[in-house]
Amino acid sequence: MSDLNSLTKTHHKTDGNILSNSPFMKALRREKAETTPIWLMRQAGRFMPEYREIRSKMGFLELCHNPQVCAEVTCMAVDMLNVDAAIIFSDILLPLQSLGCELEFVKGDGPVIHKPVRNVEDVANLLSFDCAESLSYVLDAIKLTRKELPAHIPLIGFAGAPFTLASYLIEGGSSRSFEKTKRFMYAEPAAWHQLMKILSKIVSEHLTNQVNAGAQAVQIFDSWVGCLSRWDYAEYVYPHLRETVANLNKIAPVIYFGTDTAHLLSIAKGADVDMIGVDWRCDLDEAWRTIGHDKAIQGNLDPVILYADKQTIRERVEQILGKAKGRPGHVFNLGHGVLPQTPVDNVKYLVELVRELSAKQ
Ligand code: 1CP
Repeated sequence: MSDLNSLTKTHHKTDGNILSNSPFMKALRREKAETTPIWLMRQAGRFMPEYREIRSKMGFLELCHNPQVCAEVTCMAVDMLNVDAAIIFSDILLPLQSLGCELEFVKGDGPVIHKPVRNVEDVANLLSFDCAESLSYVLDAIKLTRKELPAHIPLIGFAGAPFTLASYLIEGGSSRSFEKTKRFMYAEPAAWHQLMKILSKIVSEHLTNQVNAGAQAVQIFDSWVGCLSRWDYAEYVYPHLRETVANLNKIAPVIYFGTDTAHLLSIAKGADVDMIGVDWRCDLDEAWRTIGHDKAIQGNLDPVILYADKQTIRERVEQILGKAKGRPGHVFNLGHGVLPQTPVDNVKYLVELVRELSAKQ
């Protein structure tokens, strides 16, 4: 594990021009790039033996609170996989700790929120906090990572979207059906909107701080919003997403990502984001038409394809690049995060393949 000294030794100077001309930043502006840029959600994670080694020595939250190790893990993924962008090693649930809901990651069970939000009173009792102060360890990780990353690799900051954060707060952890979340939404609409406003403010502040600390772009993860009908999305979620994005004041390009959201894209496109991330359940060209070609698109290989043989991976990559048709503004990614059992070799193969095939387009 590197200490602060060894980090400063390898430190790279940040050059705005080189970063701005990188394939990833160009794609965000829908400018033609030499190759289709690729990065992968959860590119630093459990599929990597080096990550598992680090995690055998420290808990997940402990890791997230340690800027040096976060920087190391972030850069390790870029080094190993040769991807076009880095994403800061952190988690969408960390701001919930600051709200006083007692977050814990239980081995095998995922996140547990010991004081979930179940009524109007619980919303009123959430702690108010200063984002920059309370999440300063994330900002320190970004500053260190920016110094350590190669000068041409953009760094992505991120946060959970208000809906996805609210779902963890209300369910008390992960969920399949989001029954408690929806019940709360219908039974207590005023408290719901109040909660979404609190979360929206935290998200836009945290993202702004990450850009000021050195991130070149930000992604808003609305991983579970696909569980909603169009009507509920328009009524209970979309106005807060719009507000969140508007409060970023165009400080940096914004990516909005969700899974199972084909039915919501025609609404979500109204938020002033630069790029929308889609999963594998939809056709990339159809999704792009719905979003509009005045926005960039990210996706959308099924993460499970990376368990298949190289020929199958190749066919699916060709399909997706075929649907993008070389149109500027496509960032290749998985439709969701890299799964823990994924062979590292296949991930490396995917990155090289996207570069090789898209260079010919
Ligand atoms: O080591 C471990 O066991 C922890 C596994 C892990 C990791 C590697 C968690 C716990 N979070 C992370 C890192 C993480 N989380 C990143 C790092 C950057 C990268 O992509 O490489 C990012 C972007 C996230 C974002 C995140 N956390 C999301 C949105 C993306 C997604 O997967 O939909 C969500 C929903 C979470 C919550 C979360 N964090 C971790 C778990 C087990 C969960 C719960 C997921 C669930 O409810 O199923």
